[in-house]
Amino acid sequence: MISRIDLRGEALLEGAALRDLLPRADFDVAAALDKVRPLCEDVHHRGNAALIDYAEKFDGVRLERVRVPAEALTEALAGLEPAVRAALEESIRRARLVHRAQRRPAHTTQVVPGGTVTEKWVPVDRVGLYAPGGRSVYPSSVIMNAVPAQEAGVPSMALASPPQKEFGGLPHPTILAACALLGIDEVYAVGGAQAVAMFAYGTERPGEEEGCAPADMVTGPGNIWVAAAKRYFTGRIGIDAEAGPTEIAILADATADPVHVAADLISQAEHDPLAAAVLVTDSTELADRVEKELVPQVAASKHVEDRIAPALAGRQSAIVLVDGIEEGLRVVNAYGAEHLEIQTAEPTAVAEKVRNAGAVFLGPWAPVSLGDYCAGSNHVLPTGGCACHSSGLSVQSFLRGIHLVDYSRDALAEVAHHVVTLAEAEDLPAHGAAIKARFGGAGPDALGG
Ligand code: HSO
Ligand code: ZN
Repeated sequence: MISRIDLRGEALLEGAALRDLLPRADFDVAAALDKVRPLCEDVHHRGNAALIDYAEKFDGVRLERVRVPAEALTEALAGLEPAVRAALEESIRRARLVHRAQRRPAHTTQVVPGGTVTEKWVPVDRVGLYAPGGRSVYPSSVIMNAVPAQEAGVPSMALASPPQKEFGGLPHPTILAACALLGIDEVYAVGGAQAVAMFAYGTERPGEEEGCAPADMVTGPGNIWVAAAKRYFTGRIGIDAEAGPTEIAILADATADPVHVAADLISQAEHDPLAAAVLVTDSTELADRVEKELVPQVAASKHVEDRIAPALAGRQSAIVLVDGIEEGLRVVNAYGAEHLEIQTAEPTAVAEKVRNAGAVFLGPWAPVSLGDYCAGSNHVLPTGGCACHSSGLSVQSFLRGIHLVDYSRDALAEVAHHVVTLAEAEDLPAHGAAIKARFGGAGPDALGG
């Protein structure tokens, strides 16, 4: 059901070589790029007409309008099961608490008397959120994308989600209800790469009422086509990440409960046949017990054939045996998992040594599913090893730091000779001249150099 990689007794490799021992699922965004390019350009040229044609082709429904009417949002909220509503509200409340604390005040540094640099944080003007349909209708992901943007102070936000045939061409009602709870009233029934193109280019046309204004940033999970469209537009717009299949790594010792470990591995395997579930342990006994425990738990699960079984059996999943927790830390740090659980005797001390992970879950009472919904932490996290250089979605993702440079005449005069010298060293005399012009054309000597 799940393969084993035995690294015991071996001189452990480092970094990339070690990372190669833990293969990841194929998620070839570059190959998908050629397919999405013409589609994105078609949306650029034909706007809503192209979106309507693609909805018919990919979602099997002919839309009369792309923009979701306000009544549909109200109705979806009214139809939401009360328990689901209460859970979504609690998820929003906790996410707000954590993300509100991420706001950053402006900060001024006095470099010299009369010379300051202030860094102020400004949210992007407009964000487009994408919420997938089909296999992954996740209102929780709407929350995880919208809350940090809202707490960052983004003034304009729209959401796109694929039209669903069984709901008369509207996006899934739980997605619409989540929008209503979050106060998002601009929603489009558009899916896949087309949605990213709609946000990147905008679809406003003179005389047409229902165009979408272009956004500065697009965030939200999606399939390989969404990831490819995000890559296509990188440089033109900001993106959160090219989210790949989800990953869970668990670093566990003999004290871990095999029932919990097996359940947590299955919980993320449930997302996708390409999802990765990796257990790193120094206990062969735990490894054996988890393997045994997987059998009944998988059998009792819902999405076995199409997702869980292929995910666990895939080359991206494994039980990795190591000599000790220190070696295990080297493995998980090289791997850089989206989610890392630490189920060891001293989880806090072990977590201090984690350098690469999207989010770390400590001890027996913090499973990844808590973080997926109700911990307050964000579940939009770097996958595919990107945790080695990137972080999960946060308020910071939607902010730009802008430096305000404020120097007095005296403060400029004091450093002018250095600026002129550096400009000359780089053969950019006009740079130096811009300084000299302020002091009667004086050269570096006269400027105190
Ligand atoms: N585990 C997924 C997020 C998610 N789980 C949504 C349930 N719903 C990636 O972090
Ligand atoms: Zn999940």
